Amino acid sequence: MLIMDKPVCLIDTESDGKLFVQQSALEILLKIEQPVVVVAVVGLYRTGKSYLMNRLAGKQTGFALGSTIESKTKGIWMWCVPHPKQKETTLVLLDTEGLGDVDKGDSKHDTKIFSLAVLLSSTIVLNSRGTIDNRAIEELQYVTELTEYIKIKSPDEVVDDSEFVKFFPSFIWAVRDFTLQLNINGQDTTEDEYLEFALKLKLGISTQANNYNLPRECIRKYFPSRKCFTFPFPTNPENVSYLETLDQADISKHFLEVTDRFSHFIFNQSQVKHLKDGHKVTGRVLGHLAKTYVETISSGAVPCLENAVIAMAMIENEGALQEGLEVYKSGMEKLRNSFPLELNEINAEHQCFNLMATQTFMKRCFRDNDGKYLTSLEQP
Ligand SMILES: Nc1nc2c(ncn2[C@@H]2O[C@H](COP(=O)(O)OP(=O)(O)OP(=O)(O)O)[C@@H](O)[C@H]2O)c(=O)[nH]1
Ligand SMILES: [Mg+2]
Repeated sequence: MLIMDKPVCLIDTESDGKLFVQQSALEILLKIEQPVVVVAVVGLYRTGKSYLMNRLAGKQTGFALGSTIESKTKGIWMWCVPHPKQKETTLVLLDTEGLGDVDKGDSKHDTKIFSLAVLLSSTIVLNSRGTIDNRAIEELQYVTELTEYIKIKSPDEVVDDSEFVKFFPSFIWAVRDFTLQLNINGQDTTEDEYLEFALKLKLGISTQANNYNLPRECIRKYFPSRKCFTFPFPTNPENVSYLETLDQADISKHFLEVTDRFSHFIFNQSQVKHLKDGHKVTGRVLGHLAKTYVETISSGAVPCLENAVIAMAMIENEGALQEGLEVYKSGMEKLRNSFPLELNEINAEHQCFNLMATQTFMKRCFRDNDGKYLTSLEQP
């Protein structure tokens, strides 16, 4: 099992603002054959996202935090760790660049980061500070733009919006520095009820009601599986900038309790990432997926889930074919060392290696519907 003692940058920005995948990070992913649960955190800059991801990794430090007002994380950073609850599974944590930093030149940059987080993750954590008020929801304009930035089928084909939900990650809203009582109209409420209350639609068709409803409708529509955690202040205000080095005893018990609940929820409920056709995503496929999506976005095109499956199937089937051929070849190579043999012995061995090659191929291949790759394995 691969050990990453610290996160690395997966998606970076060139000086002209174009996104690209860091080769060294890609190589780490390409070596991971296990299925991956991918948790990405997104939200406004300087809201404690990196700190929360470190907690999820069970570490005090890791993703770099910033203690000034300047935004810290750039691009998308990745940390692959053994899944604490699921055997033979890798947990991939993606920490993203804070949204809404006025210093950034490219106004579309944030939407690209947000779309990539949605495309690559199986659980997305939206992080915000304070309360889930109208401002917090309006800042989520990225959600309303998602369908312009992600297509399901080829760009010209019209698909019902509701199709998106099947392939989107499950959604967790993490509210930080939450100081209110969980109480609505005099009734105690749960964190989830609080989130649903905040997402309630206004009646009416006025522009005002429309503007109010649009981001809420988008969140409700694209993310039907929703969960909310409200975190209190982690420590005294004067200590907040030194969270990483603070003694555990100086961190609020209530904060640790919510962090534990949050982590347990993710470890127990977050699903392995799947492609649109249901194929389980391994680290290797996630690497190819990141590269494909980033290249598409950088070229100015809109990533398309269906095309991604086709691209992944081609890459994986080609790999499966080579693996299969290798099994057959090395088997027959060994056989040659035991020559001379009877023809029927050679025949039997040949059939046995053939079968092994097919099994190796079948383990990795997907969507070889017309049997094209299987045929080229059988008749190389
Ligand atoms: N008040 C408060 N501060 C926090 C919390 N979590 C982390 N911080 C502090 O807030 C500052 C920013 O934390 P980061 O985790 O770097 O925030 P970020 O959202 O990753 O920031 P960007 O990468 O710039 O978008 C650091 O000084 C942290 O110690 C929290 O729950 N509440
Ligand atoms: Mg950060």
